[in-house]
Amino acid sequence: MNAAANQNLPWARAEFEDKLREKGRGYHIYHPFHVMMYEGKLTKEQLQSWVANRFYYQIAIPMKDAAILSNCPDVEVRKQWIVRITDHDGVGDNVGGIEAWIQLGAAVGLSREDVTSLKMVSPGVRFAVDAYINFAKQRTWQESVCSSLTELFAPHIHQQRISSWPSMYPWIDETGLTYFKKRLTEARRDVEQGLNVTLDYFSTSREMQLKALDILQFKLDILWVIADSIMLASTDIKVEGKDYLRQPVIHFN
Ligand code: AHQ
Repeated sequence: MNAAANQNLPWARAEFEDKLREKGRGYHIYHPFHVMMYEGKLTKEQLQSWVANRFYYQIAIPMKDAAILSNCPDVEVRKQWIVRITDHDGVGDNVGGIEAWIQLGAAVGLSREDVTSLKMVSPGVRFAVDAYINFAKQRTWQESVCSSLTELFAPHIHQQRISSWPSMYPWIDETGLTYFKKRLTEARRDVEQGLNVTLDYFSTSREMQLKALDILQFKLDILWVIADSIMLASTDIKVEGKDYLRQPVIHFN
């Protein structure tokens, strides 16, 4: 078969999965803010800003997943996907991820109100997270499932925090790591389903496979912009020796 014809055939399943995993090169673990975090170079204020800003992403996850469920007519898919909501909201006596994140806030010196009031959330983080929720509301459930595949790379970044924070940030109480330990297993379980849905649904043509790669890039960009916004909001800016005060975050809701 000539090369041109081959260009239009879909990749084999294993090759398509490799292409999805190759996108990991753009994962936010390589963002300077997360590299500085891993290297122990963040100040207490920068870590507090990261926790407070990322809370807006954490409380968005159940709403994003509920949007996916609302678009999905497949009972078997919904029965598996719904655990993502209870993992974050909690169920019965089980503390959910949102409460665990508030505990992370306390471990880095933030009050419950500092975190839950969202007063420290920067405009860029709000816009990026809202874009993710709106994507899940407006696109097909399969496209939204595909966008969750950044979690292919998440166990690595959770493990990094679990391994490095105790030595790099000894002032942070170990209870603050509960969320990351929880996600290690949850992310591995979740991404199994997400990957199978994506490999099945987008393998009908090369064009669809390329669309899946673009959707994953969209979500990688969301995580990257969240880190950009937090870095800008939590770093003193000096231009030619002159201090520029960070934009105060004022919200009226
Ligand atoms: O804590 C995270 C989480 O619950 C999720 C759900 C998933 C999704 O549905 O998009 N993505 C995700 C992520 C979480 N934590 C991020 C981090 O760096 O702590 C990573 C992020 C992801 O990789 O998408």
